[in-house]
Formats: sequence, structure tokens, C-alpha cells
Amino acid sequence: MNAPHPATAADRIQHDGLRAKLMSAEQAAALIQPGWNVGMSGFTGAGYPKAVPLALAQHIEAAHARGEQFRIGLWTGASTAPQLDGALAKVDGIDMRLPYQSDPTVRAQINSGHMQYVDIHLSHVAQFVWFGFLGHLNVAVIEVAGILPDGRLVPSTSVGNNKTWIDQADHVILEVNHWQNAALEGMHDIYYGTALPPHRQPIMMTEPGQHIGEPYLRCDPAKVIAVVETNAPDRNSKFAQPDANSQAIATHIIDFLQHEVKKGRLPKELLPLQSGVGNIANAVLAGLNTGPFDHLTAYTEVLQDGMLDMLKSGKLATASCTALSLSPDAAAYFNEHIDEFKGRIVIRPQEISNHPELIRRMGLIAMNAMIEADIYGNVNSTHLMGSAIMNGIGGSGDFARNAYLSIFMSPSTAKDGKISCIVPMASHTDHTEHDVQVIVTEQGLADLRGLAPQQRARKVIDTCAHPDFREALHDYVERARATANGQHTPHLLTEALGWHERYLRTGSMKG
Ligand code: 0RQ
Repeated sequence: MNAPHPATAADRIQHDGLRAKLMSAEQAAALIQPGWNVGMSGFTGAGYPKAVPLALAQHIEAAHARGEQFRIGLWTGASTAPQLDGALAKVDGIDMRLPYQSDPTVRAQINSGHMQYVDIHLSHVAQFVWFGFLGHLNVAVIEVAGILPDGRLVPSTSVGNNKTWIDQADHVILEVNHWQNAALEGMHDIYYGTALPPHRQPIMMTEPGQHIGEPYLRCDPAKVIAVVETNAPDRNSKFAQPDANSQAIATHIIDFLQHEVKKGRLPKELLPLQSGVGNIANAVLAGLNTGPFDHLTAYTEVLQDGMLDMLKSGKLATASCTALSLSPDAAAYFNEHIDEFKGRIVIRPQEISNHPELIRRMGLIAMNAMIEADIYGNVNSTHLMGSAIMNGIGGSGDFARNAYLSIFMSPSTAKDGKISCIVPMASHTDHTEHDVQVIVTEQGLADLRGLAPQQRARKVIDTCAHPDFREALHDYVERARATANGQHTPHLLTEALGWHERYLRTGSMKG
């Protein structure tokens, strides 16, 4: 299994019984029945099945053309790709989706009310399935890099909820992807020590690079109803070059971390980093890569290009994640130089990469993007103008609540300056004032630790808000203080969401 990219089925599928179950993606997809809950692999564009979802979409389209009803419940690790979420949504094949998505067609169907979406903390998903909170899982469709002679599976570029889907589903369909590097073998750490309360034991991990489980997924071959071969890349788009705003945000964060080291509140090699998705997060990592800190570690959910660069340069010693979410260029580099990263990257199930116990114990520095924050420090990561879903909470809540330092970042304005990302009241709250310690925009960084609400409001307005909106925000606070029924967190209840209402009515938050 150690030679890269073996070409034949026999190299990749070493279990005779499972090799006998090889079939086409169309034949495998035809085994999936209307109304089933389907647990698929895939996490932020990595390790999702490449062929069965497309074949299933065709199958669903044909059923609809015959006048038959055919929709499924679709469960994954997190977001996938146009070939999975997009293809199934375009044929109206998804009735219910969980736990995180970022697909434009799925988003449009959720926002039109046609598709149900259950947006769950990513660390909760697996245990909610074990608890029986989410209903019955009929089939798992899982991409793997290979199958061992005894039927154990070599995971591919993400682990996500695969362990749980394979455990809990009645049936399993495996996609063996020849594009995935066979040398991924050994980089995964699948922890089988989880139990149901009251039988849970401590998870014995104290450092990001530790292996506490096994390199393979266990799978009962009797459950496998189909094996399909593919040879297709993960689909992740390129990251934008960091713009001026992202660079300014990165500079503020690095200055702040240096200040914390100087004050003795952080060690000089910092604490394990968690970094969210997107261009700002990537820019912060690029800043750290040329910054003053060395011997860093990461305990994160998504390992994207910025972290790979830090591993390459040696700034980052080790990184734990649940998915390698790399652009095509970074994926090509990773595949060519995989030996450079062996022993330094650990890919885990998401219930471990995002586990509150481990995040709290290791004391993470969590850095996540946001849509808006309010003057008191409540953060909205998920909804535009209060009602329309963007992506989902993902892992941001797992990290924000439990981190040593919880940082949220965003440009101070959106839509050409017409929207202020600092508002009187968040139009939806994912992270409450109690979970948010630092807010940063290109304007500056507000350290909210130890501040009471009115102090926080002054700090956030003066430091983070765009100058175009500062006066109006101060005016709001002053008038709220004059008339509110309490002076702890003063609000004007009829006006608190007025900025959002004005944007929806006039196309601008400006008065
Ligand atoms: O809209 O695309 O139409 O221009 O929102 O904004 O600036 O491109 O932001 O891609 O960095 O995503 C929070 C969504 C940020 C993401 C969020 C508009 C803006 C644009 C996107 P257009 P940007 P990013 C671990 C961590 C939750 C999950 C998480 C996210 C669009 O980071 O999904 O953190 N986070 N997981 O114009 C109205 C505002 C707006 C606004 C921006 N205030 N009001 N629209 N926009 N601010 C990883 C995982 O869990 C997988």
C-alpha cells in the first residue's frame, strides 16, 4: 500500500470478498432508495465520493421524469462539492441536509424554504446519531484510498463523520479513489474509545500530534453492498491573494499575539492554532508564516493552503485536522512531497478534531471569520440580514466556546461599504458575548476580555467599526442609555435591528 497511486484494483482493493462487489457507480446508486438517510463522506471539498452522488442524481432525475417521488436526507462531515451537494440539489433530490454546506443551489433551496437544513455544531453530529437524536441512517457512501486484506479501510483526505456513518448505517457503499495518494496510509488516527454516557472515559490526548487510535476505519464487509472505483481529484478552488483588508486583519492579530507573549499570557511558541475557512483565515496564516513565532502547532478542523505553507517552511511543527482542504496547486504539492508531511499531519474524526474536552485542555487560539458582530460582542456567523443562511455554524461554536482565546474577524463593511459588519444588535446570534473575547476588523482589534457590556460597546465601536458608521453607533448607544429599562446592556428595542431593515428596504445601512 505504500507505493503512490497504484493502478490496479488488486493493489487498492486487497480484500477478495469486497473486490467481488465491484460494480459501476450507476449500479451502486440504484441500490439507494427514496426517503433514505444517506451518510456521505466529505469535508470542505475533500474526500467526498466522486461518482455515486452524480449517478444518484441521474437516477433521481429519471424517477422524477416518471412522476415518482425521490428525495433523500443527506448527511455529511461538512461542505462537499458541486458534484455532490450541487448535483443532488439541482435535481431536487435533497429533502433534508445536515450539518454544514456552502453550495449555492443548496443555499437557494434552503432559503426558499424548499429544503430543510439542520445546522449543528460539527462536534455534535456523530454523538447525536449514536444517541438516536437524528433518526435512522440507511446507507453510508464513503470515499477511501484503499481496502486492506482484512477489510479495514485506508481513509482518504478527510475523515469527518465516516467512522460513525460506517458504524451506524445498515449498508455501506465504498468508493475507492485511485487519485488519492496511497501513501496517505498511516496519517489518520481513528479513535474508537468513544462511548455513550454514563460510560464515557477521558480522552487521553494532551498534544496535537498525538496518535490515540488506529490508522484505519473498521468496516464489517458483510455490510458493504457495493464497491466502486474512481480516479478523480478533490475539488477545492484557489484562494484569493490576500487583499489589503485581510492583510491588515492578519497584522492586528499578530501584533496582539506578540503583546500576549510579552505579557506572559501566551508561551513564545503560542498555543495550538485553530483556523477557520476562507480567504481571511488563509491571509492570517500567510502572515504567521512570515511572522515572529516559531515551533507552532495546530489543532484545527480544516488544514488549508496557508497551513501547508507553514508546515513546508517549518514554522508549524505539527498539525491535527479532520480534512486536507487544499487548492489544486497545494494538493499537487502535497501528493508529490507527501513524505515531507508524514508524522507531522494527523487526520482525525471530526468528533475528536472538534472535541470540547480536547480544545479546552490544549488551550487553543481559535480564529474564525464572521458575518457581523454587535457592539456588545455577540457574533453572527451564519445568517445574512437575520433570515438567509450563508453556510452554517460548522465548527466555529465548538472552538469559540472552549478555546483559550476566541477571535472573530471580518472586514468592517460588506457590499461596497453599504453594510456595516458592526451593528447595534446582531441579526442572528451563533456565538454569544460570553464566548467572544476578541473582535478584529481591518480597522483594529478589540480585546473584550474582562470588559462589561458598555465598555465593550465603546471599544468595539472605536476600534473595529468603519469610520462611516462610528458616529451612528455611538449615537445609538447614547440614546439607548438615556431610555433603556436597564443600564447593563442598553438597547432601543424598536431600533436595534433597524439597520438591517433599512438595508433590506433601501440597499444601504446608511441613514
Ligand atoms: O457575499 O459572496 O455575495 O459577495 O457574505 O463573505 O467576506 O466572502 O466571507 O468567505 O470569509 O465567509 C462567516 C460566511 C465568512 C464563513 C463566513 C457577504 C459578503 C459575501 C461572504 P457575496 P466573505 P468568507 C471552521 C470554522 C461559519 C463557519 C465557521 C463561515 C458573503 O467564514 O461560513 O466559521 N463561517 N467554521 O458580501 C450581509 C454582512 C456581511 C455580508 C459579509 N454583515 N451582512 N452580507 N457578507 N458580511 C470551518 C468549518 O466549520 C467547516
